[in-house]
Amino acid sequence: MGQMTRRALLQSAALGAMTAQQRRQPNIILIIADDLGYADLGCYGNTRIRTPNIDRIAAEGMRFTDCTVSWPACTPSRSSILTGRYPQRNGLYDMIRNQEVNWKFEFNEETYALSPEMTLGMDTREVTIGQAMKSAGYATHLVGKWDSGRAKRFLPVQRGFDSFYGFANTGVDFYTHKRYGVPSLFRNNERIEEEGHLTDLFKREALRIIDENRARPFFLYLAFNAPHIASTFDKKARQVPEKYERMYSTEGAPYNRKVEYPALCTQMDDAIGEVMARLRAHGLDDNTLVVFISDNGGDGAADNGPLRGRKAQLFEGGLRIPLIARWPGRIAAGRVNRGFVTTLDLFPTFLSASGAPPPAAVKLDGFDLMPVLEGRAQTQRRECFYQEKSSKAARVGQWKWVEARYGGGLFDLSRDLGEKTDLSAEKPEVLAMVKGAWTRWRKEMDAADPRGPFRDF
Ligand SMILES: [Ca+2]
Repeated sequence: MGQMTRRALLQSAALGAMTAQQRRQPNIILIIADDLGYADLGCYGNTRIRTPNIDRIAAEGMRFTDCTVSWPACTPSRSSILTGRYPQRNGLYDMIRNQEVNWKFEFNEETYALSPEMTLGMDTREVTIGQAMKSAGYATHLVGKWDSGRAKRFLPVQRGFDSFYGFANTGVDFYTHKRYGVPSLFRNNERIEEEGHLTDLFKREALRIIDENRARPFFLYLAFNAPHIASTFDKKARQVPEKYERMYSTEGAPYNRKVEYPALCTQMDDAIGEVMARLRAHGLDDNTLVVFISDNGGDGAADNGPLRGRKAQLFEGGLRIPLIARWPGRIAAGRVNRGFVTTLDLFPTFLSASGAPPPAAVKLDGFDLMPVLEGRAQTQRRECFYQEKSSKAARVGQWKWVEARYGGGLFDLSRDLGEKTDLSAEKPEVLAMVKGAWTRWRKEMDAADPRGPFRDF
């Protein structure tokens, strides 16, 4: 056989394989809960909150015990999921949140228009996971909480998503869909008003998207704002349907956060159960990668289990979250993985699962988890670095260093998951190694501004 013929045959075989692979491109659904604690799911040991549908996803897939987010609260955590980059690299390294809400300032359209929530947003030169999936031929849809900029230029349909249904700021009232007085529910670029609890509305939209896209590969970013406390001044206003409240209220007890929180979790779990049922009904569930995470650790009524600290802190209670992935045939059922991974790893994992090319000249901060999910390899991640204002933390292997206004120290997570015993004095060489790694990372982040592929000097 001549060289040319052989090469032509190989090329033809490769093209054939690629076409077959493309035909089998999986659907990908990323489900994000808001402020769900590390131990709030049955599959993570909770015995009070009923989450049978999420537990079933874990039973049919892989559950991780050592996954952290990149930032301990909403906006930057989500920006790094959307870009696959550290918040400090993509430029969205603090909350997009008006300080006025702290002293109960109620906005109108005019005052809101002048507020940081209308002027801040993710750098529009960043490449989102929506854009990346679109480049691989996916239909891309975003339902729920965007939290990466509320002005039109920042909204999902300008940022790689075919459609958007939800809200763009960091929190709203579940029933009025207002953010401190301002109507905040969108369909695509238009604000809309309709009746209903947001968890139900997001479920309705997710089911519609599955129905409408059942014949083509789709990427659905489904970001509930449950079980986050509602962004409303009326703290007595009911924020969950009575049906769910009744599951947790004790006889005669008033409606309160201790009832609202688990009720919001179970309502979300029911919605997720319907999403999974719809995938099955269309025969899609075997070829759909479903990933479930929380955007940061739990707060208030949440349960972070053995972890120290809470949302907004750099102890594990603020950073470590449930991560569950299900893809029958590719991920074996009932696996528990104890390797260190982060939500920065989702972007490259979705590229790998879909065959999407990495965005050109963009530095990603994560690893492809497909070999881990398929049980072919251990996690590649050894380190991760964190900064929230003046609070700093680093993870290198089993070692965790925290230096924050609320406490700190050097901890050995392999023996001390609760970050109770400060080993700084006992192990100065380890402390120097971990702090040195953090300082190198900080210099790299500083050098990345202007960022990534956009620098022109
Ligand atoms: Ca959150």
